[in-house]
Amino acid sequence: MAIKKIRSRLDLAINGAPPAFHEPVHVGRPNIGERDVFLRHINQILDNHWLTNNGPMVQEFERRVAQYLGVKHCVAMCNGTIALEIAIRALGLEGEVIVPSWTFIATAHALYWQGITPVFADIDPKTHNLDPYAVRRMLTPRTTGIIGVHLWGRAAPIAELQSIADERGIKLMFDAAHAFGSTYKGQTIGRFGSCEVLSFHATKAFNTMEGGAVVTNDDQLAEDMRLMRNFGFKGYDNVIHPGTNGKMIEVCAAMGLTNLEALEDVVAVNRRNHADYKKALANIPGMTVLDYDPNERNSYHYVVIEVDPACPVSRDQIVEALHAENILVRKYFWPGCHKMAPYRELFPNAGLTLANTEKTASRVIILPNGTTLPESAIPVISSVLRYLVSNPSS
Ligand code: T4K
Repeated sequence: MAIKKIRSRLDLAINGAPPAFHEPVHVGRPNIGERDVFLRHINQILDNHWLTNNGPMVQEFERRVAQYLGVKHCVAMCNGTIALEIAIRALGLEGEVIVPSWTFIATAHALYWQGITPVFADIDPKTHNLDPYAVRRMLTPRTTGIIGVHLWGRAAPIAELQSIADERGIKLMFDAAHAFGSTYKGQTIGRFGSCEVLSFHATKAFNTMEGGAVVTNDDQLAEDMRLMRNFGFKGYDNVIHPGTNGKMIEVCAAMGLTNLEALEDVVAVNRRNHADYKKALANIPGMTVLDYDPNERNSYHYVVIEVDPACPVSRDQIVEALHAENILVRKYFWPGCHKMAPYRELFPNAGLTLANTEKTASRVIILPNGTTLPESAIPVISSVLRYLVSNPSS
């Protein structure tokens, strides 16, 4: 379907006003809390003359996050990827580690970057999270760990993965980049496995501009990671550990403290938007909005739709048409890590055991959400989607 053709037909559908939005409506537009609160924190930083290196704002942020999640330790870092790398190293993972391919590439790269082989296991197509049976199939004598990902903020099958790890005597940790404040069986994410890794990137429901953290109840692990994020220094002149620079800066912690106060409001808006999308997109042939368990907490940040073969228009045609309307949807995490460098060359046959991943990757579209979404966005986006599906190209 040519874009031009779609545009002209869409113009008819939305009263001849091209494009649907004059300003782009993005997936990933940051939620930002009260400006005055942020500026007050910034003034405090400037007055303190303390900008980085475990300053008071970072320490306060760590205390507040640990308290919010109900965990003993929050080790704040400069971003989620470095936090993953440090957690992986602190846990002593090596050889092979099982991960989903259906995740952001950082999950796999954090292993590969350290000479560890990511082994991709398939997902449950209903939840988009690791399928424990698929994980079992990928175990080898070289497997030292599993990294579960709580994709879209929905908890991975934690109990089943923990059983596998316990049976095999291997480590289990979680990439909780999407799951700040989410729950599993009513308990807040952050306490499961050996540790859980958060991302506070600008595009997340809760952000510190750039930032991340490892949260854990393990005292020794937390201590090791604190050393590792600061070159291994204990005191001024004493390096007792190999390390890197993974520190969060004060300005990022200030943003975090500001946004923590706004989080409940962000989640309420997201949740309402998700419900509105669901209602507006009901009964479109071949299109479903991914549901979250109403009994668990989730930030509802990711509005995920799946376009299956029953839909008269393909996923890629829909994405192309929406982009032409300034609706900047995303295909996270197409095509799957196993089809990206260097993994596609290293494991050219990985797809043979990743049927659900490949099917899901070909179907998913992420719709815009968050506190910056214009009021008209959901009705307009939904009518564009309905129009596309009821007017497939000839
Ligand atoms: N594990 C998982 C499962 C993850 O999803 C991620 C990150 C990580 C680990 C690693 O954590 P970090 O090291 O990133 O802390 C984004 C983010 O960069 C990345 O954090 C995130 N996942 C991933 C899902 O998405 P892109 O490639 O989508 O970013 P970009 O620049 O295209 O931005 C998306 C949209 O947001 C744009 O259309 C514009 C808008 N935007 C973006 C920024 C940064 C704004 O309006 N304002 C902004 O400041 O990767």
